[in-house]
Amino acid sequence: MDTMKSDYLDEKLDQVRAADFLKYRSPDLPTWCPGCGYFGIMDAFYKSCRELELKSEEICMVSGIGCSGRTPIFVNSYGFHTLHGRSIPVATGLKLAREDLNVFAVAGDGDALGIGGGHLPHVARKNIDITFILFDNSIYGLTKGQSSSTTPYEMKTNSHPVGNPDTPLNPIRLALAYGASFVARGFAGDPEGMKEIIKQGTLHKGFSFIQMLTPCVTFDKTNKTWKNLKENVYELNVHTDKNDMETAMRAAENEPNGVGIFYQDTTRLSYQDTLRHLNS
Ligand SMILES: Cc1ncc(C[n+]2csc(CCOP(=O)(O)OP(=O)(O)O)c2C)c(N)n1
Ligand code: SF4
Repeated sequence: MDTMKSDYLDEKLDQVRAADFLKYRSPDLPTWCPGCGYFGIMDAFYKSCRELELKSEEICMVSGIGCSGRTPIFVNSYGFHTLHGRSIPVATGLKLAREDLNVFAVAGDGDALGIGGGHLPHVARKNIDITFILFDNSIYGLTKGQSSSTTPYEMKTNSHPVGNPDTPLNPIRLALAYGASFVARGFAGDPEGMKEIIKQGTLHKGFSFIQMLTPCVTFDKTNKTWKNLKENVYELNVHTDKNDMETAMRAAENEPNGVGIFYQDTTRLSYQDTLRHLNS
């Protein structure tokens, strides 16, 4: 690269880094593919942190393995890049030890619902006060395009070239059934919507489950593409009372492209509040 071009890029990068909400971004440049939906999710995350006025030292970002696993590297906060499928148990342990921290856990659909799927019911039923963001692109990104637990039936992938034989999981329905006290869905192309949901999830006292619909631009050319998502995603409008499990379950079933908050129970005590209650 010639010197002039490099100076120009350095100057632009300095300007971007100086932007207020980007103080939550680490100096490391993301290694994700250009166009990946994860950039949008992180942008919304940084802006949520700014609007909640969180201090970097009050945040911990915990991830498992996958493209999504790299997330803590790009956040200017404490962070753990843990084992495949284990962001939830590590985040749980951390929250029990450091209740003062805002603990976020992230995972891809393979990480969270495949190898790590056994952790979800327990963090939900215990109502551990962490915010969990599922980066749901319905494909294994890092390992190059295998079917995941949310890949549609019959979709052709690198592991199932003639079509996925498995029926996909419905993450929102699962989170509701497991007893998550905050359940929401966002879309990587809707920065304002995601920002609001992440803020609400962070403020919620208990386990917050947020599914983000996001494209893997490299390994999915047919399903969760930007075009398909943009054409189909809309704002959920079914709710009058967010603490209504029956309506939320119906929406989980009937509105696979609806974004917003499906369910929130503010009456349940978080795990640590329960311990205090039992000990009082
Ligand atoms: C114990 C273990 N098994 C398998 C792998 C290989 N592996 C790494 S990431 C991954 C899946 C990634 O897909 P996903 O969780 O959907 O995340 P994405 O890369 O799309 O963000 C797999 C199977 C591993 N690293 N460790
Ligand atoms: S492989 Fe897919 S999920 Fe991973 S960074 Fe590239 S576009 Fe994003």
